Amino acid sequence: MNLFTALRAGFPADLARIAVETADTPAPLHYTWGDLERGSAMLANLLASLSLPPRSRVAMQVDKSVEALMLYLAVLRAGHVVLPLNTAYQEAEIAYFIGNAEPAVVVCSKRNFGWVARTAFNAGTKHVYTLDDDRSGTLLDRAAFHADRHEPVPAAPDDLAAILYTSGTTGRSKGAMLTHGNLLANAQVLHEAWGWAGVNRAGGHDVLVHALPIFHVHGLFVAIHGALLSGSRMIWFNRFDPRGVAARLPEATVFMGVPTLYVRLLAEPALTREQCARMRLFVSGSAPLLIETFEAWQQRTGHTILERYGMSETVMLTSNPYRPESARRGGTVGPALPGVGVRVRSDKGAPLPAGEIGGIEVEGPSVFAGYWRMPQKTAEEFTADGWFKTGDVGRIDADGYVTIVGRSKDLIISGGYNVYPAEIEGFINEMEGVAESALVGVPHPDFGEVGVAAVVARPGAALDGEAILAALKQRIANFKVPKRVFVVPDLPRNAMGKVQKNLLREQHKSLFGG
Ligand code: MCA
Ligand code: AMP
Repeated sequence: MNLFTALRAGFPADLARIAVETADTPAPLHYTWGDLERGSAMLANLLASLSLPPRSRVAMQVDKSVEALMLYLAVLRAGHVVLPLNTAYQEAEIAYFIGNAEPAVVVCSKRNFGWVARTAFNAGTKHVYTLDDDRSGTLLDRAAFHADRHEPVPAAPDDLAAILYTSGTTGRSKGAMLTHGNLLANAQVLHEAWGWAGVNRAGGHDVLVHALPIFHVHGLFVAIHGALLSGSRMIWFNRFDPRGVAARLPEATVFMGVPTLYVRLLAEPALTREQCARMRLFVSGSAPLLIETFEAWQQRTGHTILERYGMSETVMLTSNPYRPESARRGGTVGPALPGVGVRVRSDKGAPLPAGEIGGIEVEGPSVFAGYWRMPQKTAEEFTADGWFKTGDVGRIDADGYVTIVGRSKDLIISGGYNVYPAEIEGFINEMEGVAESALVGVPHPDFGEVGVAAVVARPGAALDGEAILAALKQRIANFKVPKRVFVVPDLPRNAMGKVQKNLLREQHKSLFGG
């Protein structure tokens, strides 16, 4: 079944009810369930009018808006494949994604139209539209001519629905291919596991405060699918603002965030226990939630954050229990979700007993179909018996709770965004006068972890850390830019000549008071 059809089955019978209310537009906007249905139908009809081959890629790099959500739904119902792109990505990054995915349609913001259109047309894309967060742009202008009824194109469970690019520890980003079946299976599991279904069956309604970006799994799939499948209203923030979010919690029942959002909310004096009185669920994920944050939240609001674990390649894998709340354990990501297999194995592939630390491997209905046009990479990431190697390191206790203790992949997670050192080092190493560089993650009170670079100059060259930072800001997404650059005489190496990143991490671990 087309994922859109399944989600639409969760819309309330009364389509005149409010589905989404914007919280940070100049004036609040109210979108009914009928608006979502008709708006996405018009956009789907626009896509259909382009006579594209089935499963064409539609790339979107647009600011968050309800119209962007409608575009996502339209791509699903038209039977195409959505390629959501972080708005922070710059030309070099976008050129790679477009060149690799070969989208038939690209939708971008007006301010980027010049370079995005040039990049897209060079890569053979025929259709480039604009969409801004004030309901303007050529996409909506064109869609206005189309009918507001549209029959979703049938989709088999194995048909592709989305490609999410995740960077690699070596080489370029890989496009994780998620199918209609992957996304629907996960949405249905979370619907039951997190009590969306129970609230609805009991005749109540959930209200989700949506304050995450919608170009990643957390904001796009976990949060939005949860709300749509249960016919729950969303209070919609185009940008996260702790004071604004705290002010809307009294009307809400569910909130989802990366740990940085919880840290920033805790710093907001307006966040009180009374304000959270109607809330039934706070979910955290995408990065480790510090036990201090978990406990501070409990004390301040009386609620226990439910931490869960997932990946772009797998959607959600494990979750602390919804009920009883007392079964949620800080510092763990909970047991495997129903239908998901999680195991821990040694470097050599030997199964490890409960409590022992090793590589986390997973299988289940939401595990992706492979990396876009990279069969070799796909094969490398799966075991001989078909389990996906997450690159995360952890243990499973005797009662099934999973604890993540580290990563075997060289990855920094900063404010919930992934930064792959190899990619950033590549950009730095290309700069004039640079011999080599190393990027490491160090603790940061707001972002959890941030990147810090050590750079070695070529003989005779003079380097300036500030100039390197300024040059990086011109080229790559802002969240990937290291927070500090140190010019050093050499990098620490072991006897084998390998850079000892652990020594660099140790050296800089207190830079931000960590
Ligand atoms: C912004 N900056 C960052 C980050 N965000 N630097 C490092 N890490 C970041 N995450 C930069 C800005 O460009 C700016 O740099 C400076 O830091 C301060 O920015 P600030 O105004 O504080 O940032 P913001 O615009 O308020 O954004 C912070 C944020 C945002 C709201 C925490 O990063 C965010 O929405 N993160 C959520 C990411 C997310 O949804 N992840 C889910 C991935 P300058 O001053 O130089 O301009 S899905 C996933 O991981 C899996 C599947 C899962 O399990 O969910
Ligand atoms: P992404 O590539 O953006 O899909 O990021 C997936 C990675 O985020 C996982 O492999 C983990 O390393 C990390 N992650 C997600 N949720 C958690 C969590 N609750 N605790 C620790 N790490 C997490």
